[in-house]
Amino acid sequence: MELNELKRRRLALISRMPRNSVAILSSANKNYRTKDVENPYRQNSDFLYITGLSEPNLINLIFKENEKINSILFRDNTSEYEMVWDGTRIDNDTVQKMYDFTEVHRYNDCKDKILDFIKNKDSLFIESGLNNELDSFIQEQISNSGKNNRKNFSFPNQIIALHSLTQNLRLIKSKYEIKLIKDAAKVSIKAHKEAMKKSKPGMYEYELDAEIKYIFNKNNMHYAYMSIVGSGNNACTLHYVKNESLLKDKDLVLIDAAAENQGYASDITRTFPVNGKFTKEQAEIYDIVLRSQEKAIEFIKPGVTWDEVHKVTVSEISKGLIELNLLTDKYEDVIKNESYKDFFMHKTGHWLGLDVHDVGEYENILFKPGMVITVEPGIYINYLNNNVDEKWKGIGIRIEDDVLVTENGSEVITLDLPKSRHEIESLCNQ
Ligand SMILES: [Mn+2]
Repeated sequence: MELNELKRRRLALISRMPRNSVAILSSANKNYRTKDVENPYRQNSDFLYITGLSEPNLINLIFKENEKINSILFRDNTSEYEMVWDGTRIDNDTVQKMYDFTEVHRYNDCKDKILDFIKNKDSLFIESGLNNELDSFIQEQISNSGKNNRKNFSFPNQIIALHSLTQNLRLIKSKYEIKLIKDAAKVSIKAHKEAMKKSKPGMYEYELDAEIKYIFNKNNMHYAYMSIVGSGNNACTLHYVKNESLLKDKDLVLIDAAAENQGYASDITRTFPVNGKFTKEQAEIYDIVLRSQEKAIEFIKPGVTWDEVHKVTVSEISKGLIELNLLTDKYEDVIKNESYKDFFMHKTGHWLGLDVHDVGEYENILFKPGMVITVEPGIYINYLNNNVDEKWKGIGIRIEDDVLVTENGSEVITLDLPKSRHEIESLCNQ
């Protein structure tokens, strides 16, 4: 983690905090798959953003005093027990220098010290639910201080959710962050290409998932979210993650899978024919989704809103579905009654960053350079839908790319992964 980047983030956080306030950040706890079997550790995204550290059992306080930024870390050096079972971590002195903390104290001393640091502050920024012991300690102190005002100091009378500050900071990505997302995307692209090449009837969805995860692991990355590998009608289940079905000839397979790089997610979906050749009906639906996705991407530039982008995809998808008689109402009525939602029931995209569905509001926000988003329209024709002709049933298509908003428009981060039918067919047949 670059030190300048960390300093920039801390400064940005402090500059958004009111005078005489303090922020307290807690690391994520270890997380268990079963009894004592740990999942790979994943730091809380806000904590990672502000401290750069990816370890449990840490607390970070940030406040400004006399124009000086104080960043105080509570962390323990490796215990003898940990040395035997988990290995040695870098020591506190090194951490202090490498990550530019003004002070580092033992974790066990945090309660007394925190009381000292928050005394006489007006407001406190904290995210509850991450560190229950700290939450109740602070609650206790503040409610007790209300009962006993004989003391010659006060505690913050305003507790504010920390994410109200960090979500706006994290919305605009720095060059450093964009590079990490681009590197994640590169590996994801490789994985998607490999899945297209390997796919053939008779394989199972989990085999394609395995090809994808192999490439993530081989590049020292982790999956950013559980892969969706949905063939045939499974593609119409939006959060299908079982990935257990047989890939059948003449079916499509939808793969929504991507790597995470040092905390930063990419997010890609492609849909391709299991046997390498789109049927006539699949091709017709595919081209509608692709056109809507490309039009939406063309539309993206600074000053545009999510709502406007969504209207572009909805409009293209509605027109296409009307042309194919899948929707029989007039265009105006389809839009007004939202009957396109029978086939396109989710939003066009989301913010992308440290969280795959990254923090940030969606209403009343104008796109700005440095924002990274996904554009992912889809059409899903579930076999349970009784209002459509048999020939369409079981077609589920989504195309998703990652897009950086730039000064003049946008840059498609995932451009190197083909999406035209022709290119996809030729990749599948390699
Ligand atoms: Mn997505």
